[in-house]
Amino acid sequence: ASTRPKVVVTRNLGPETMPLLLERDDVEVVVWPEDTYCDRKWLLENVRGATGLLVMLSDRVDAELLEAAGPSLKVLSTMSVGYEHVPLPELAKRNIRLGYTPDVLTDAVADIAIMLALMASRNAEEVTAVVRNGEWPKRPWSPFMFCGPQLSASTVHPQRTAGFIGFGRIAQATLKRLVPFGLTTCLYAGNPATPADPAADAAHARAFGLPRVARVGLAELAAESDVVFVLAPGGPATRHVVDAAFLRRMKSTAVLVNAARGTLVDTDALVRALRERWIWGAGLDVLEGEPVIHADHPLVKEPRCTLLPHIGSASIETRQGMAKMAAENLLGGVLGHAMPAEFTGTK
Ligand code: 8YV
Repeated sequence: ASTRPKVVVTRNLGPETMPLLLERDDVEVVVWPEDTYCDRKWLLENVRGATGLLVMLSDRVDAELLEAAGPSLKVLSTMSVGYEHVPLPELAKRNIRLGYTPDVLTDAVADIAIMLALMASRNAEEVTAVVRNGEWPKRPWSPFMFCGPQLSASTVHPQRTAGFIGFGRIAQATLKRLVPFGLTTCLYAGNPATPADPAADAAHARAFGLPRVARVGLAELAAESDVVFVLAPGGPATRHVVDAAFLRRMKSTAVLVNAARGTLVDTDALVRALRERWIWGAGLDVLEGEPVIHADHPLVKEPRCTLLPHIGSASIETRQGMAKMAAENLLGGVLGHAMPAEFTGTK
């Protein structure tokens, strides 16, 4: 039997990263051999006696899996910045270190948030369908056809306000991209557990070169924003923060962007908000119930909704960076070294 520590990896991490693991002679690497979701039964069997386990957001990590691994398990590495699929108390109980992939994906997700804001406000779904369906030549042109609200400031609307639910790394990278659009105000709803800090808000305003950055309540944020970005962690604490009451308070010309987790938005309320035109449109990279979204889901056919299959971090560069970071976290933990990104708190 091998005396090398065993690591189990639930997905092929690609030709740039796999050699980092496979070409080592100080670890034994077991990789889920298919290009599909890792089979639970396979995982329960193969994880036995492992020192390290590298998982995806879609893999369920629970007490049963940790029990199956046994006391040899020292490190869990997830190829995601989100960790709601990981039972933190169970890990703490067993002294298992957790690695994740913050920072490396911040810019890619912020890019997608801006793309969704532009697509939602300028009616991307509706107008590309016109071209795809051969309708364009049949539409007599008129000055206001296809028009939607402008995300950037204009002579007509020199004031533009963006609202952020969650104001962490990804939200701030999104804000940075909006500044050259002529944004005038940034409102954000922070973690209710941390107190408001006007001095920090003033420092943010200076740092971003904005007239105003302010932490406000959800009601004010909904009512004042021209675009609302949902960029907070998932989990029970943030479930349905965007509900019917929130959506009803939004401007009818405002758009909602969610590039965080589907659970933060009440889907039924959003369907009503779009159909009844409480808001202008929505741009979603995530949806409750994903990836099991059927073609007859009300938002799939909704012309004022752009729906993406959770591709926020899916640039080639970022996914390679995440894979490498996840592999290095795994190795660092298994060999008792520092991990490039070890999760140590609640941030
Ligand atoms: C996905 C994400 O995990 O990192 C996260 O938390 O939501 C995304 O990057 C992606 O599917 C990579 O695993």
